[in-house]
Amino acid sequence: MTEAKFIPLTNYHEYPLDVMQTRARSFYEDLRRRRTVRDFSDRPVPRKIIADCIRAAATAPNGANTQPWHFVVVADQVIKRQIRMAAEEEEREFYETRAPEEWLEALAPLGTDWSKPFLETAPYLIAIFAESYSLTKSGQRVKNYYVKESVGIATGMLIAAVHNAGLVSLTHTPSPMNFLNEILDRPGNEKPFLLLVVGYPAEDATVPEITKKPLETITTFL
Ligand code: IYR
Repeated sequence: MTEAKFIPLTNYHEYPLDVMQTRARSFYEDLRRRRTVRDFSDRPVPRKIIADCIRAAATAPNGANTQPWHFVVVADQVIKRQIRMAAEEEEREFYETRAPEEWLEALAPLGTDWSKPFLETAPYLIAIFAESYSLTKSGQRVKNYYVKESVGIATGMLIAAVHNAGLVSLTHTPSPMNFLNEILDRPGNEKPFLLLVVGYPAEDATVPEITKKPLETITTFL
């Protein structure tokens, strides 16, 4: 049993209440500018920026600090093409056959379809994998906890970090996406969680005119 060892909480900052209010508001104002974008520019983005965004994501709270995630950053044009081909095959099947009418109706306001050119245009595809269990150096399985919650939180933080850096992203979830294990050569304990497309928006990018639910409808203060 590894014993807990405690250190002082030296990095915490308490702000005066007026500063706290300004910070809370300005963080919200900044995050609400974020839009999911599907029209990407092919302008390059330095890899260091993506690395720092992933460092930020990996600070996420997670089950028993097992950090059950792996990020594969794809910039290689050949691999991006392979991912596009495999994703479009699944998506075509989804939109043309598998998706129930009700689901297609829910997606209609977003204007999505099976065609995913951005998977080749955008400078980076970040494939996020969730480790259902980890393996020690000797190959023993180690259980991970709250894997989906942990990876979901890290992904949210990654999306915020990318936005904060001044880039845009798209959360892409081709289903099923097991093809990512094969193309990216990831082991069986890693399940593909989400494909985050990252880059600059195309100059003529458009986004669907949709709104967020107001606070009163999503929150109960007791
Ligand atoms: N994976 C498909 C369909 C799709 C599903 C949901 I739920 C969305 O919010 C958006 C799209 C696609 O990426 O087109």
